[in-house]
Amino acid sequence: MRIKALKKSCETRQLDAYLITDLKNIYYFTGFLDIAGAALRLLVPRDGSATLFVPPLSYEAARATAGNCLVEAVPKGVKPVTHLCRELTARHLDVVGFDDLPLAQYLQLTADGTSSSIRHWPRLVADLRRVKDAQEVELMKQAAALTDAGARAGMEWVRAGVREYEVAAEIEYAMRRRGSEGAAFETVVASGPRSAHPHGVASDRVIMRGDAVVLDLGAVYRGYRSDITRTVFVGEPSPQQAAVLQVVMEAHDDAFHAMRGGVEARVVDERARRIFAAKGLDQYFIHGLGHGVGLDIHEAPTLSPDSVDVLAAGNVVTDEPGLYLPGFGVRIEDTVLIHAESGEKLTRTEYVTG
Ligand SMILES: [Mn+2]
Repeated sequence: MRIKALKKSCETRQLDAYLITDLKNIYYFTGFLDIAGAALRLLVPRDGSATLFVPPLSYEAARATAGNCLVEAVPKGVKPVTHLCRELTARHLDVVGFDDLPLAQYLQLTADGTSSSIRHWPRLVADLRRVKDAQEVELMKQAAALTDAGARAGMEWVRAGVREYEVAAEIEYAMRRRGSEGAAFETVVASGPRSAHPHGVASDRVIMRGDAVVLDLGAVYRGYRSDITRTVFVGEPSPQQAAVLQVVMEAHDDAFHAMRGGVEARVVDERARRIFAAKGLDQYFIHGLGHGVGLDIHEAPTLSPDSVDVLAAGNVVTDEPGLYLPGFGVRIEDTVLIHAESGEKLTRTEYVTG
């Protein structure tokens, strides 16, 4: 089905073929995940079978797991890009779109290597990937459940005297031992003044009483990622901390309730921004509301003031408003599946401990 959809996109854009080198895109179309990061190329002609070209070492593994395509080993001693040039010429593929190529290979392909004209059109695949099918939704639910386990572990481990990296280790261990393939991105544990930075990965800082602690983490299940953020306070929060948490939760909920198919992504972002503006705090909301999630932790669509994306059923996006004040920050994030009439939270950890 996915290959068929790609061929249809090729037809619309009058491409003879599409060339895929991004390993996640290859996994998306064939189910073959090469953790060794081998140089793989999936060539999808508009007419005819897709072919996955693999180095000899990956041949048996690819034959065993890659679906929807033929598998061919690049002959020993032949550079993959040289081989590709020959294939494009031999198959008379004149206009070829591609997702990604190292610069050196691009130059070789465009210089004297082939008669084909090649065009960088990454959106062809990105547009397919942003709408998750039923099988993908199932995997993303699993990833979200593992992510919830990590978030709960993190919230339990935050206390005075513990270092940030210890909390990060407990988060990742909790996810890993339940079946996560790793961290979806570098785990954020940002305490005290560090919580005022949106991307404070865990440091050796000792967490202290009175700290705000931002935990931003995600699990991976069969390649699919999930994303959650919770902010906890060590001890009783100050009135200012409690008030900021309250308004961030309000912005998060308001944006969530605006999420559905057909809504402009910037309008959803605007909902959160308005809540902050009403309290005179919008200058402290220094990033977009969210982003698409799937095989990549950041993918289409984007939820921000200048986004031109429109949400559609099957999108999976984050809802992550935050306020970064002098001294401390608060962010709350969930991963949300978009339906025609509503959003559905895939991550479900309670906002606060206790
Ligand atoms: Mn995120």
